[in-house]
Amino acid sequence: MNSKQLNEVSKFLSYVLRHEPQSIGLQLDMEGWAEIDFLIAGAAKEGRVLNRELILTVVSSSDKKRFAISNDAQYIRAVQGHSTESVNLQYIEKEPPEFLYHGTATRFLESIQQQGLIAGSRHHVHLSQDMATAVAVGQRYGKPAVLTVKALRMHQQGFKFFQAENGVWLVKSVPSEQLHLNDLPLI
Ligand code: HQG
Repeated sequence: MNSKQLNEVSKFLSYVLRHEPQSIGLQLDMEGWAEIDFLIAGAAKEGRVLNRELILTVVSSSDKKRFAISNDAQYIRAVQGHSTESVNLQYIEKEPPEFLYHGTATRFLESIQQQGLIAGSRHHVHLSQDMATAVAVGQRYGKPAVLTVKALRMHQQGFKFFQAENGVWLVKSVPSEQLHLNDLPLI
């Protein structure tokens, strides 16, 4: 299986494990876990051929470590990025570093300046610890812009921060006064 095919399966797993499990009749528990056998069976009904080995390959090769397998190897979940209301992952609260970064597109900046960062359809706003990741995230939607979030100060003011297993930082929202627009590094 080549990397393009693996990427395509990864996108499908993201879709059903984060957003639309019901599209293949899949049930997720509150922590986002799905039984791998049910996932394979549900996908098959939609004409998508998966098997355990392929799923494990996608999980282990995921650049962002998007998915996790349970200790008994029977269940899979996305570790962050959900929009489905059927899931409510109990992330552990954590004190953030002084600054975190959010990658966005320049065309969203005016609205962000007015409203701050909002989670939109996902459960959280996603932040990263390094600027390079934020640039890559922003590029998905157009000309990238990187916002620095005064994370530690927000935390001290009572905002709850969480870190998913794959290192992505999560917060419910970021008021615009906690944001600072960066010049992009010349990379
Ligand atoms: C923007 C990928 C206007 C926000 C990435 C973003 C990430 C606003 C978009 C993960 C706004 C939401 C999440 C406001 C926020 N007005 N636009 N007030 N507040 N926005 O995809 O953070 O590859 O839901 O800046 O790497 O881009 O899928 O969030 O541009 O970690 O694993 O609204 O998805 O990971 O877009 O990306 P998204 P995101 P995966």
